[in-house]
Amino acid sequence: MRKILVTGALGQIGSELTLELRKIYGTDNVIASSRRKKEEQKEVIESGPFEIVEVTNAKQMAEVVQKHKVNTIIHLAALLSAVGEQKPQQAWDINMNGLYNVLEVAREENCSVFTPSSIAAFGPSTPKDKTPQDTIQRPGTMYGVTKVAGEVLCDYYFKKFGVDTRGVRFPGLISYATLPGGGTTDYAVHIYYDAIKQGKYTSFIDKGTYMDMMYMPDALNSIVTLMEANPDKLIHRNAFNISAMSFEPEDIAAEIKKHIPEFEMDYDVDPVRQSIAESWPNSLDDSAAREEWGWDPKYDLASMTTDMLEKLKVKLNK
Ligand code: AKB
Repeated sequence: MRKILVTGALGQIGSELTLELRKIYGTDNVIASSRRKKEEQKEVIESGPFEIVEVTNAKQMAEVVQKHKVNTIIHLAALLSAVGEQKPQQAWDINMNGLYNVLEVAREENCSVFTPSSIAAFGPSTPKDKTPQDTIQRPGTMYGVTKVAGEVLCDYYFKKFGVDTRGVRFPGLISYATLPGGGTTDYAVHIYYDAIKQGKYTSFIDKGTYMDMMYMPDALNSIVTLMEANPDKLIHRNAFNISAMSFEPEDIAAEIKKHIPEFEMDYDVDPVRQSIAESWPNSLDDSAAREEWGWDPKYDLASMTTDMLEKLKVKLNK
């Protein structure tokens, strides 16, 4: 039976993943953790075990793993791309030292580890369209540097110590439950909130900038499916390209207009996030994930937009 510790459990992915894992593996078998409690995440904190864990504190993490007899760590705590450019030293500290502590405790306590990489692990010299699984990785952001280093470190812990490490390169993730914090792809979440609240949105990403994206239910499913996949079939353990759709701001605006005809969008491009977006792929080739563990996303831009707008209207009382 899995006993799972989720780090970053109150963040955009963690808050939904924790509740989903509790449904699958049982409430008491999923320990949510975060560096601090957040009032708005009461459900995650109160629906099962919760621990304060600062991922840079190795001792604290080891104590929690031992206390709950954890055998699987889903390590989500990280700073994202845009905030990582504002605080590069802190991004290195949290993303790299946090992952190192997770891998060390996993080695000592015999745990499996899932940790996400990102499209940010690619850079301007990477082929932009249908970006291959194995290709040039020279990212231009601190977040991207920590993601490439993390992929390689996870490979090392598997080969050297036999730690069962697994991971995917997530694209931008879109969800209605918890807002993302400090990413470049966040515009594709904010646009839905503003469309419902104000009927208009000012995009900080420019027209014509394509990035890979995914709806949260597919992202959650990718984590569970990869963790349960037959290890004999996994060639690329730690950094599977996965994607569900690729679009630019005009595409998502056009899709929203089908539901809210008066919706309007204009642009006030943020040069930092725009240059990050331009350094990332337009679209990933995710055939390795499809072949090695059956990756098969369910949502495209149209079905995601229908669901997002429906759920957000309820959430925002509109
Ligand atoms: C970000 O924009 O930083 C993240 C990511 C693509 O990893 N959403």
